[in-house]
Amino acid sequence: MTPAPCDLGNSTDSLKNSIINHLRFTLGAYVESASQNDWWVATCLAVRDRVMEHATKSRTLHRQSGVRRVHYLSLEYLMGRLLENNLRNSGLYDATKQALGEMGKDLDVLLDSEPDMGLGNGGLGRLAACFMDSLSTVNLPAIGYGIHYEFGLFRQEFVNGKQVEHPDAWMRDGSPWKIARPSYRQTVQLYGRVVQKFDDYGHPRSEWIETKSLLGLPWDIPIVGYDSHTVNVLRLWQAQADEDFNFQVFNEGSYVEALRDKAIAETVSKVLYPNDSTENGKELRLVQQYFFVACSLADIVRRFKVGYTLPWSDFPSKAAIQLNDTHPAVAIPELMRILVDLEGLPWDEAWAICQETFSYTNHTLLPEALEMWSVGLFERVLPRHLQIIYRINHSFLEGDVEAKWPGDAEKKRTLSLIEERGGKYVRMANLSVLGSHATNGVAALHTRLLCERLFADFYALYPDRFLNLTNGITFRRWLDVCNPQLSALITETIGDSWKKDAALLRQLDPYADDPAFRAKYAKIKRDHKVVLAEIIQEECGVTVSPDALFDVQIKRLHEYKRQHLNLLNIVTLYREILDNPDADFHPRVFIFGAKAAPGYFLAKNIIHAINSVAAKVNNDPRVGDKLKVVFLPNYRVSLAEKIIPASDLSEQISTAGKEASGTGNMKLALNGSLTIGTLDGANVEIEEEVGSENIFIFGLTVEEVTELRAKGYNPWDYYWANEKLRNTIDWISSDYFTGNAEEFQPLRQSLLDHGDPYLCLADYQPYVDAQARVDAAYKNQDHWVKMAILNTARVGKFSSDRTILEYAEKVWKLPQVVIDG
Ligand code: B1H
Repeated sequence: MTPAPCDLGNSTDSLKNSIINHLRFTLGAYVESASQNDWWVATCLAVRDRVMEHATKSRTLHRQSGVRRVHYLSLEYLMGRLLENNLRNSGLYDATKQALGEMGKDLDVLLDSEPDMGLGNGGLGRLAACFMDSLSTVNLPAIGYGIHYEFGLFRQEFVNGKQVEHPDAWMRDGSPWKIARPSYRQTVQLYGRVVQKFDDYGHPRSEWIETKSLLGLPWDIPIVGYDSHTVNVLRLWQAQADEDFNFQVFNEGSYVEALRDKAIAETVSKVLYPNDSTENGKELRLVQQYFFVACSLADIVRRFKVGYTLPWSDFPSKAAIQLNDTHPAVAIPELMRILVDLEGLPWDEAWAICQETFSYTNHTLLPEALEMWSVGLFERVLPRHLQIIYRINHSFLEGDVEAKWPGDAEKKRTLSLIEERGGKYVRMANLSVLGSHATNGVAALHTRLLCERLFADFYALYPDRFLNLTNGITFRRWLDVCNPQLSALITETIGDSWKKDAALLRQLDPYADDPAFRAKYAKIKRDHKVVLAEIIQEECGVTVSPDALFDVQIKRLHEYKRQHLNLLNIVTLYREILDNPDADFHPRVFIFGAKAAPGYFLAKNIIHAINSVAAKVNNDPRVGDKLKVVFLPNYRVSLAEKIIPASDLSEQISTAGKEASGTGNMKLALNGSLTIGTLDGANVEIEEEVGSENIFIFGLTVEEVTELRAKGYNPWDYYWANEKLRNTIDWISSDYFTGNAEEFQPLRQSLLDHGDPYLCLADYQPYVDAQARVDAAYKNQDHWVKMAILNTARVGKFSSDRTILEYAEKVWKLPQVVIDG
C-alpha cells in the first residue's frame, strides 16, 4: 500500500509543521537557534512542497492528454525574487505570514533577504519571466528553457561616482527553488568536422565526427500561476564536463590536465553576458547559445518519442518553439540536423516541420544588436550547422526569391542568410524569419517598422508571416506583490477579478472623480515615497522629501534611452534655480537606476556625469530641497519593486524608432506614475489607452527623425541657436562638477563632434518644455492624482496575460488545459 503523503494543507498549522520539519530534517537546525537564512530556506521549501504536487499533476496531464506545448527558448530569465510571488500567486501568503508570526518570525524580513535571481540583462529577460507567470496563470502547457548561469548580471557599485562591477553569486548557497534532474541530462557535440557517408541504398548522410562533447544537467524551477493549479517549469541547463571524453587522459595519468578540461567545459554556463542590445561575437557566447539549444531540442525530441510512435510530420502538432530574439536561432539548423542527419527525413519534409514548429520574436531594430556570426567562427564551432544554413540559403535564394524577383541580385544580397560585405557573416535575424512560420514585433510601432524597414523584403515575400504582439507585464508581480496596498484598495473597490482579467481595471475610471478614493490612492503613493526616501537615505546618503515630485528613469543605460537628455534638463534646472531662486518650482527628486554594459565606455561616462552633477546639486545650499539627484546603485528587479510604487513621473524618452517596446513604461503607468515620453515603442499605445490628457508626450516622431536625418542633422545648429542648451552643455563639460574639464569630454563629443546620433539636441527644448508642463500639472495635486488613477485604470491592455493569450491563439495554436485542485 502506498502510504499517504504527509499533510500538505494550506492551514497555518500545516504550514508551521512543514517549516519546522524542514528546519529540523532538511537543514538539521534547532528552531531556537536556526539562522535567518535557515528560516527563509525552510519557508521556501514548505511552499515548494505544496507547489510540486501541482507541477507533477500538470506534467502528467499535459503528457496524457497529448496536447501541444509551447517551448520558450530564451538566453535570459530575469526572475527576481520568488518567495513572495509564489506565496501570493498560490494564495498561501496570509497563512504563511501568520505561521511565521506565531513562531516569532517576520515574513517581510525573510522576503527581503532573498537574493534576486538575475539571469537577464533587462527588458528582454524580464519579459520572459513575466511570460512564464502568465503561461501558468492562464493554464497553458509550457516549458521555459534557458541557461543555469552560475553568475547572473553583475552587481553594480559606484566608486567616486563611477560604475564598478562585481560578480553576482546568486546561488553560492544553493537555491531552494531549483531541483536537479540528472536523469534528463543531455550530451552536446561541438567543433569537429563533417564527413559524408552513404547508406546501403546509396543515400548520402552527413556525419559530424571528431567532436568535443559537453553534458547539460537540467535544473527545474516550478512556475506558480495566480489562482491556477497549472505549475509549469523553467528548465535551466548547467554545463558539465563529459567524463568519457577525458577517459583516456585519466588513464594516461594526466589527472590534472583532465580536470582542467573539466573546468573549461564548465565555463560554458558560468556567466551571463552583460550586454543589452549589443552583440560582440564572442566564441563562448555562440557555444552558450548552441549548448542550451541542443540540450533543449534533445529534451523536446525525447518527450516526443516517449509513449507514442507518431510520424515526424506530427511533431509540430505536439511542440511549438518560440525563439526569444535570435539568441536561440541556431535551433533552426539544429532541428534540421536532427531530422535529416539523425532521423533520415528528406530535406523538404524536415524544412516544412521546422517552419511549422518555430516562431520568432524580434526585440530590436538597432543595427548593433542584430546578431551576425563570422562564418569562420561558426564553421569551427558548428561545421554541420553552417552547411545546413548554406543549403537553406541556396534553396531560398534560388526558389522563392528568384521566383518573385527574377535575376535581381540586389534582392538576393539583402535577403541572403549570409552577409558578404566586409567579411562573411551569418545573419541570425534572416535565418529566424525564414525558419519560422511567424515573426512578431513587440509593439505596434515596432512591428510596423520591422515590416517597412528591417524586414521589408521578407515582408513583401511573406506578408502573412508577420504580426504584432504588444508586450505586457504580469500585474501580479508589478502590482499585487510590489504594491499590496494599492492592490488591496482596488480589490476593495471593484473586487479581485482584475488580477486575472486586467481589463476590469477600467471599472476604476469613475473613482478618479471620487474625493475619498483619491485621498486613499494619494496616501498609498505618499507612503511608498516615504519608504523610498529611507532607501535613498541609506543607499545614497541623501535626504529627500516625500513631498517632492519623484521623477524616475530606471532602465539599462544606453545612449538611445537618453539618460543624458534627462541630465541636460537637470543641469538646465539647476542653473535656473540659481538664477531665479524665487521661481515657483515644485521640488523634485530625480531618481536613476541603470547598469551600463562593462565595455560600453560612453554609457559609463554618462553614469559618472549624473553622479557628479548629483554630488554638486545635492550639496549646494543655494538649491536646498528644490532639486535632488540620486542614482541608486545596483538596479535590479527587487529594487524596481520598491521604486515603481513610489514614482510620480516615468521617464520614457528614447529617440523615436529606437525602443522596440519598453515594459518599465507599463509598470510605472500601472502604479500611477505619469509618463513623460516620446512617441516610441509601447508609449504610443499607452497614450492611446490612457488618453493624451493623462500623459506628457514630446519630441520628434519616427517620421520627423527620418526627415531630419535625410536633410542632414547637425547638432551644432541647435547648440548655437539655443543659449540655454549651449550653457548647459558647456557647464557639464567644464571643470565645475569634478574639478577636471576632461572628465566629460566623451559625452560632449558624442553630443557635438560625433553628430549626436540619438538627437538629444533636437529634442532638448521640447523636453524642457514638457518638463515645465509637468511642473505646472503637479502643482494641482487633485488633478494629478486623478490622472494617476486614470493611468492605473486604463493600462489593462498591458497585462502579459493578454499578450500570452494572443501568442497562444495567433502563433502557437495552443489549448488551455485546466488542472484541478
Ligand atoms: C531588447 C534586447 C537585447 N531588445 C541583445 N534587444 C542582448 C539584445 O545580450 N544580448 O546580446 C540582450 C538584449 N533587449 C529589449 O526587449 C528592448 O530594447 C525593449 O524595448 C523591449 O521592451 C524588450 C522586451 O521586448
